[in-house]
Amino acid sequence: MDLVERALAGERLALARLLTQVENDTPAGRAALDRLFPRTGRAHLVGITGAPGTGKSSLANRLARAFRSLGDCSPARKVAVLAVDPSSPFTGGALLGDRLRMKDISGDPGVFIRSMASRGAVGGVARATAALASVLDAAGYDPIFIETVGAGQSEVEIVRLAHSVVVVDAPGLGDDIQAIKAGILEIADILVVNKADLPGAENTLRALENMLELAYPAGSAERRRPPLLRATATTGEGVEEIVRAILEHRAYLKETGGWQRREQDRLRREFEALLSAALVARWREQAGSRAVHELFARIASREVSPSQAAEEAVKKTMGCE
Ligand SMILES: Nc1nc2c(ncn2[C@@H]2O[C@H](COP(=O)(O)OP(=O)(O)OP(=O)(O)O)[C@@H](O)[C@H]2O)c(=O)[nH]1
Ligand SMILES: [Mg+2]
Repeated sequence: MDLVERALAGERLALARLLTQVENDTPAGRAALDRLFPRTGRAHLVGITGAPGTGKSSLANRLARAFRSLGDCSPARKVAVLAVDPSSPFTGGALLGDRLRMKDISGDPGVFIRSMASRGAVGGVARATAALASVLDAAGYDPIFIETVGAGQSEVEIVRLAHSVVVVDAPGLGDDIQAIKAGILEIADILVVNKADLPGAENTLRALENMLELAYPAGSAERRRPPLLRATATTGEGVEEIVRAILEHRAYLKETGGWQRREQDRLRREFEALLSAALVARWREQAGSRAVHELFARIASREVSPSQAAEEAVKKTMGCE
């Protein structure tokens, strides 16, 4: 059996190695993705995002355990957690992953936890996350939780990968965090105020409730209003309700066709991104580095506009000239 077959057969070490190949975008990793693609599209991808330190990892841990013990299908579900760590020059993303890994689910063979450092370009992280999620999907993990710190563009990209997005808030965050929140509320399918045991939780709940009133005025049923839940990840309180909300959102997506729509949008975006990258690479190769330099110089000196230059390059690359 080769690595892909062993990973599909449930060998965790093989799966881990396969994920590394895919994350590093090696030729073997790319070939594996192509092979696995027909087996993907089954898993429920659940994004967990929110400001730093709100309790996303703790909740992911609780949720993974809760889904393991749902007992709604046999054999029991296999659950995965993909943690995309912020690219910190201090931790290199390793610390958070270790913290997550140390938690008590690590001994459960039905739970697979993987952390990846969010280094490199925006498109790169999002693409790598999508690729890792596909591998886990093909290997039968469902749901797959994807934890990201909701602070920037790359996180929004990663979250667009998910079918359902859980936005985690907590009391006691600074003002700069409020601005982050406004952006990620837009993408929430489920809102959770974690650390409900702390003073200030009621205020946070009320503030979010007000924001929801504004965003979803009574009587307008255009968009589904996300449920607002409270939880304490440290004790597990409220986790059952989040599980229910996730299952409800899944059912809602399946009923309304939203599941298929999200899937198609995602695959189309992935295809287009790959096509753009391939065309740029082909153009560079065909034109040669000298011509590429000259074209950039003509753009910089305002001789041609970027759009004129692009049009010219497309004509040449596509062989119309
Ligand atoms: N009091 C209280 N503390 C909590 C709760 N949930 C998490 N914490 C604590 O908050 C801290 C951060 O928790 P994490 O789960 O690492 O939060 P996170 O959002 O994953 O953090 P980053 O990944 O660094 O953004 C830890 O010390 C947790 O023990 C809770 O419900 N109540
Ligand atoms: Mg975390």
